[in-house]
Amino acid sequence: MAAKKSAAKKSPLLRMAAIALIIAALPLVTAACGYYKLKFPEEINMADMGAHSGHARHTDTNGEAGGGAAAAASCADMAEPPSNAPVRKFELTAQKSVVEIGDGKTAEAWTFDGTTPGPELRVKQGDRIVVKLTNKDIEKGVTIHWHGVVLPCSQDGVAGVTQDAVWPGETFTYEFVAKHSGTYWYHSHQQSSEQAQHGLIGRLIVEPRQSAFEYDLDYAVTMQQLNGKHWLTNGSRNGAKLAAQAGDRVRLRLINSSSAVQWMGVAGADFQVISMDGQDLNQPGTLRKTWIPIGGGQRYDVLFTMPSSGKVQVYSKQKKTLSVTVGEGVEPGKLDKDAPVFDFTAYGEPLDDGITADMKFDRTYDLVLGPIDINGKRFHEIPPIIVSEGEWIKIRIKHKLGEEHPMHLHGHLFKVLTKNGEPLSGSPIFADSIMLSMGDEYEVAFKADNPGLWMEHCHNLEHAANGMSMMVNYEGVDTPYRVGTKSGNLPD
Ligand SMILES: [Cu+2]
Repeated sequence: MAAKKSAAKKSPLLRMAAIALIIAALPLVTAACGYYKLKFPEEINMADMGAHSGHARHTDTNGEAGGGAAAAASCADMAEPPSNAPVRKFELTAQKSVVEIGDGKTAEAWTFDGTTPGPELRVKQGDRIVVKLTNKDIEKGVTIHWHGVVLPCSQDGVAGVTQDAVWPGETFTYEFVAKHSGTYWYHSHQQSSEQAQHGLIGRLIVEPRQSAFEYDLDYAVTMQQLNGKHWLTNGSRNGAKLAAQAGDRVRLRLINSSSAVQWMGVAGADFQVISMDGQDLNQPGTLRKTWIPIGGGQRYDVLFTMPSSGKVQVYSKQKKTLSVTVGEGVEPGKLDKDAPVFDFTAYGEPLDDGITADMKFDRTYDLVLGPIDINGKRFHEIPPIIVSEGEWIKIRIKHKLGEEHPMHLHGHLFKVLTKNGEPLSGSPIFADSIMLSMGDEYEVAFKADNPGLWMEHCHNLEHAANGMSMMVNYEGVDTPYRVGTKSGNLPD
């Protein structure tokens, strides 16, 4: 297998040249767009925008998919059907607070229940999760989006698409069954760039009914950049400190809730990456002194055995304050800056699930990413990806210019098929996001099996706020909600 280079692996000189190019190009992009900051229009129906554009490059089409094109179904009616699933109830209050961030320092934050990240919600796979959200005093309105969770359209928490923003004094109750185990997180999807950065985030951990991996301890940590300045791990600028004894098997769930890519190193123990975006990998191999690049919104679970020396450290290459210390004992040595980079395209063992780049797809779409645009357009100007229930969809994403783009799809898991034209050679990778560095090209595929109106956007939320956000719309699905300045629903 030929060596696969990512832009991140290129020499520092190339990186600097790339960054210089981006900086040089930004004014051009700004001029081309007419304005840099995206202006929301007065009112848009995200269900019908661009519906007649016909921009799709269909490799073929199966014509009228079942369901009938005449009567539109509403996203608002697409709820979790009744079942006997065990019910887990939670309440979350969005409120302004002053939070302690370590070393006696405090910061003003927008929080769930007075802390950022908010309470960790931990459930079992198959549980029915009921969360009552109350907005106490966030004037701009809030929602909760359950990042990475496959759930019914009306529960996706996108202001102006799946619900109205919840204004101060109002409540909204979310209800969905946790079908897939894994590491997830939640955040407001009303002005998400601003609100996630101010602290409206939390963790959702869905424990497996039966784990493919054995471990004694199960921890989760959130990395965030509060108010654009404080780099915090589980709310602390001193990192997270977790207890463990020599010999313990530790599952550590790493969640990047910041917009920037975090390069995380594991020191003090060999480890496996057992899960990406909450989805288990098949027969993951043993890694040593390897950097893991985690894009905005992405989750990587690592598994290791505590060494007799007693301490394992996981830390960010760029931000000293983003670190996790597990156990007490001898300080492990640090990783070299140029240590190997984790390559998920050739990790673990393949499984034949029949989903390949050369299978038959009902529709194929091309997305070309610029610094803050998709196919040269931004937000509502970008024609949506149109799908019908039951179809197989392939998306080719090419990153032409700009910083890393962790592209995130709501409501579905996609399979990563190829990188730069080559099929993946290791474990199947199912994910809700794929991070592209400049020059990268990926093909991903998903089955359209969850009717609704779904966002597809960059999870560098500043990019999203500037327009790097589009829709995947099922034919015949409508919404009563509207995005725009008139309703105040501004999902980013
Ligand atoms: Cu981006």
